[in-house]
Amino acid sequence: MKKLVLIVMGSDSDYPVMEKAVVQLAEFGVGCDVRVCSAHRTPAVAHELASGARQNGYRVVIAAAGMAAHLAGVFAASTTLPVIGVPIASGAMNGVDALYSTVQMPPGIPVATVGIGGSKNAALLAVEMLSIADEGLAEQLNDFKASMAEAVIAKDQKLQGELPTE
Ligand code: RP5
Repeated sequence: MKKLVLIVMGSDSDYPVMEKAVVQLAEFGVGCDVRVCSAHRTPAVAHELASGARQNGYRVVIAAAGMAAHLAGVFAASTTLPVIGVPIASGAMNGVDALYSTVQMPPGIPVATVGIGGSKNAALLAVEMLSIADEGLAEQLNDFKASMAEAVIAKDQKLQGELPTE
């Protein structure tokens, strides 16, 4: 499987959240590499990974970090690949700090930020980006949306059958 997505995390403690992205990508047959590197603790590694990402065959970067979460921004500064940021809930502010740190990028350096802990959506957004040039992924996304809709309709029908009648 060609690894088109690079997932980076500020710490291995972020992996329980990011594992959902790995699983979601795998469900679409999209391969990924997962690396721990920190904007603050290993800035040289982060820069090296980011600046070589396109040349190494990746097409999308997903960057997850908690607290003063600068990892996605640091990656976006050093690659022209799209970077999706995942704020992780950790520390005293429970992810609000990471959300603001990830989403409030200066003009010129975009980071497509998902919600706090939104690793599944990060993976789906990555698949949508890849589907621009991959008709097979586009079809899989259509099927995915259709099955979600079916599940919601089934829940509604189940609920209607359970509500008290007057
Ligand atoms: C951030 O600090 C990491 O992304 C993690 O969310 C948080 C705590 O890191 P550890 O102390 O668990 O390594 O840099």
